[in-house]
Order: sequence, then C-alpha cells, then structure tokens
Amino acid sequence: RLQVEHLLSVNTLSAQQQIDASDVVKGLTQTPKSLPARYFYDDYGSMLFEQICELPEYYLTRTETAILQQYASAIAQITGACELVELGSGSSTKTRILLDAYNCLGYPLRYIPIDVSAGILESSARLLLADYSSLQVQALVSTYELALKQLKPSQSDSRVICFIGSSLGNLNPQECQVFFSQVTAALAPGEYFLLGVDLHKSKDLLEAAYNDSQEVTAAFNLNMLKHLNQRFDGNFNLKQFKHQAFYNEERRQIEMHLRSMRSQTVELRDLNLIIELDSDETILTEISRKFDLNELKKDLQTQGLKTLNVWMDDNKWFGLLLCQM
Ligand code: AVI
Repeated sequence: RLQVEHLLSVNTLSAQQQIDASDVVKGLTQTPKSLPARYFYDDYGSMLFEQICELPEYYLTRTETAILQQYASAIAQITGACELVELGSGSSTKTRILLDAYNCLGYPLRYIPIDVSAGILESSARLLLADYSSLQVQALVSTYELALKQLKPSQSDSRVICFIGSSLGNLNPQECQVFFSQVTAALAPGEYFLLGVDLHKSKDLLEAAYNDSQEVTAAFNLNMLKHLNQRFDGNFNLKQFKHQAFYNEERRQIEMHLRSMRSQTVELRDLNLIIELDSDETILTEISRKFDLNELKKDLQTQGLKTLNVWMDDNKWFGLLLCQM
C-alpha cells in the first residue's frame, strides 16, 4: 500500500542541485543577502519545525488544528471520496484529522504526501499505514512545483490539494501567483483546493510566535547554515550569527534574518563561492506573510479558484479556505 517516489534524487538530482545552487549563489551575492527558505528542512530542521509547532507562542498549529477538528467532517462531506494530495506534508499530524473524517464517512482514500524531506515523509507514511487499514499512500520526495507537474489526473472520484499550515505565507506575492497557477494546472474542473492561512493580528502576538522563549525558532533559523555547510562543503560558523525575527507592518510579513556578529568571510567550496559579510549585515532566510481574507479570495478567484467556505477560530487568527476549480 506504500509507494515512495524520489523525484528529487533519482533522475533529477544533478539538475535539481544546479537549480538549488543557482538560488543560493544568487541570494548570497545580491544586496541585501537572502537564502531560500526550503533550506530549513533537512531532517534535523524538519524535527525542529515539529517542535516549533508545539511551542506555546506558536499559536498557528494549535489554532488550525482546532479549526480542522471542528470542520473536517464538513470538508469530507463537501468533497466526497477523493485523492488527497498534501503539499509539504511533514509529519502529517494535522492531516490525520481529515483522514479520520473521510474514514468515518466510509470514503476510500488515496493519500499523496509531498515533501522535500525524505526521512520524515517515509516514516510518517509508515505510521499512517499502520493506523489506517484501507489507506493507500503514494509519497513523493519532491518540491511542490516538480510534484504538481508530475501528477497524473486523479485516480479517485475527485482530487483535493491540501496546503495547510500557512506555508503560502512563505511565498512572496509573485511566487504566490505562480504557485496558484501550478495548483490549478493539477486540478480538473470541480476539484478542490484546501488552504490554511495565518491572518492579520497584533505585532506583539506575531513577534512572540517567531521569537519563542525556548529559542527553538533561533535554532531552526541557524540550522539552515549547518545544512548549507553539509550540502555545499561550507564553513559558516553558527556561533558568529544571531537569529532575528520582526514584523514588517508595511509588507504585513514576519521576516526572519541571520545577523552576522562580525565582519567575516565564508566559503561554500562546492559552489566556488566566497561571501564577505559586514558586521551586523543580515541574510533574509524567510518571509511569513499574514493574510487579509478578502484580498486572498480575490487572488484565488483571479486564478479560477472559487472560495466555497471559510472557517475561522473565534479570535479570527487563522483561516481555512475550501476552494473549487
Ligand atoms: C512553514 N511555515 C508556515 C512556518 C511559518 O510560520 O512561516 C515556518 C516557520 N518559521 C519560523 N517558525 C515557523
């Protein structure tokens, strides 16, 4: 019942690495410097992200979980039996709430989790198979773009593409548009897109969520440099960088940076890249946008995705949107 396809590591590895490398080179040679957020997620980074989701300050996961618990059954009733494709599935913890709802209604389910982190993808798929006797899992080790391009038409009655956890916030507005068009290309008319997004709220709540007192988010941010060292034979000294996260009110986004504690030279040997950093210079590692529901619904509509339902928590901190092609 389990099939694992490594879209990132069999045929496409060398091509993919070149793409990755050009991203890194571009980001580190421009001013201001930046790095692609997907480098957070080696196996250790994915484990740290799971810890972030449990932090008291990181309201996102528990709020979205509560919304799913309340409305998963409504979602399953609307979509009917389907193939559930999840982008950035990680540990699939929240997805279990949906799987339970489909199970309860007696709907057969094919689950296609997609993640760049092979370790967490395969281990969570095995746990799911042990717990759901009729589930079929086709796990794809892949980026979203590559996986969405490779998906064949749904083998079930319908397809639901699920993108929860507010990962949409990690894309800038232009990337967001491209992403929506990739999603619609992978859906047939009448099929669904389930989207979880973090909404506007006070600066204090937002900044606390990305500056937790246990400093797990700081470790998660710094781990990106360790990942780059391993991947590209680099010599970033993690002790010479500091985590920094703040809310940019104008852009309505949290920005995570790594601040260089002194002027320093860093080398990524496999990329033939030498980087000079000034003291206090920062590298932007992530944006996390916070959404306005009406603007988001309009953007989705422009891409041909009609919002059928919006569910929120009582504080209106987080939104879960069910859209249809
Ligand atoms: C995965 N993504 C939605 C998280 C976020 O909140 O933007 C990543 C994260 N970065 C720091 N904490 C969590």
